[in-house]
Amino acid sequence: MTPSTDRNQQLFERAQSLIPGGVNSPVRAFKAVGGTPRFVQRAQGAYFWDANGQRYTDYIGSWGPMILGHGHPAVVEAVQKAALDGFSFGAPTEREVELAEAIVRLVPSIDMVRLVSSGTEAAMSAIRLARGATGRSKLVKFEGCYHGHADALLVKAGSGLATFGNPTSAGVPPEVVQHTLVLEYNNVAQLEEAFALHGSDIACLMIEPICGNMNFVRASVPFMTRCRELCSQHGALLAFDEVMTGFRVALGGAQSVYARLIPGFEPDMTVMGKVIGGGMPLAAFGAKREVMRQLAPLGGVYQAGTLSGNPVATACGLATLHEVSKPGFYEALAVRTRQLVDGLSAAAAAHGHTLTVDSEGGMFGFFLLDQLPQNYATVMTTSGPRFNHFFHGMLARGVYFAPALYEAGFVSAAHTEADVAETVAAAHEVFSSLPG
Ligand code: KE4
Repeated sequence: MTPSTDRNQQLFERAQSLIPGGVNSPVRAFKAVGGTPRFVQRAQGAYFWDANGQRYTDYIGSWGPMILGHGHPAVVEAVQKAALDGFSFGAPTEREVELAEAIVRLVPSIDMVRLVSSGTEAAMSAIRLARGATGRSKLVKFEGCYHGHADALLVKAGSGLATFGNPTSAGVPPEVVQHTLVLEYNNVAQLEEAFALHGSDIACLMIEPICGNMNFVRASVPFMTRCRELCSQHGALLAFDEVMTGFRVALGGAQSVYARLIPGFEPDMTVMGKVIGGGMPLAAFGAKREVMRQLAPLGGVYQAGTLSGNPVATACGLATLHEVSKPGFYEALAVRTRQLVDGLSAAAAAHGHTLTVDSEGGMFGFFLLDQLPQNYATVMTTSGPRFNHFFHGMLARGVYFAPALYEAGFVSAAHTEADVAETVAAAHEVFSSLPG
């Protein structure tokens, strides 16, 4: 076979002989859409350039963190300065205190917070804390929600509400997921039945309030209301996984959106990541003081991390939070994001197709479906070939959407009206040739 002149392909071939699937996280391998992943050489603002020097308008932004766009000068400067003072100490630093203060100030439901290095670590630790704080073992999650790859979370629905989950991954023994109940997102009847059956054993219910891991599906107000009521009624903790939505859909995250829709609403625990690290390995989980005090070294729930609160990562996160806290940041971001999705929907309609869209702040989703889906099963009725045709058509025109129909999209403050107009023009071309 003649060697490819495409440097992405050359790199992908080299990578596959050394790294499983040639990637360090599965979704990057383009398995769902086919084709060759783009190896990023560098990124700036709303764009990145691949190994061939081809420019792409980036609507993934590292799956959410790059809300300011790539290479924001204030963030780069903060990271460079922090790096000169040392990379890691394994000892407390002032910036960890400053970041904790910022998170507690911006997320009123949190009294205390623990910093970690990934969303998986934050969600896994939050579940252990909920189990330790309640003395219970059971966990409720929802199909389509992803909370990282801890064993207890790699689970699909059991055969019925009386039975607990089955592993979705090799290497996870059935007994590890026996305490995990997987319900249908937005299904109030199932939720009621699950709590009627198991309520006194449930340590926590973990949910993505706007689910970006099935593209973009909102929890309905009645459903979220019942999640809150049933957790309170049965003494279970309501844990919001805001790794993706935190500081992305609003300064106060998705919980601030629901607090406007449901008077007095707040979760008991919050898991965060992505934006709070500004693109560097940093995540967190927080709750009220009486829960967080159960954590080592104060309480009996163990949790630790060599690089937790890393001094360079906290500098990156703090500089990012400083920028997003500026007046009007989210209003402007929401306008740009809405311009994009409305433009895509109009482009589809102009060529006889239906694209349903939704967005909140700087996060968006679109579906080649007649209605916005309310659960995972409906999302997955999307035609894979039609999505893949659209994805590759846009990619060929220098527009980088998520390489899977069940992933969300992200707009940064660096995306301009001209960028959006260019993306919509490309969409007109692609929809003109999209099969019915
Ligand atoms: P990480 O361990 O990947 O930092 O975070 C796990 C996680 C937890 N909770 C939510 C709501 C998440 O979206 C994630 C990770 N999101 C995926 C995108 N769907 C990251 C991309 C990837 O897996 O490579």
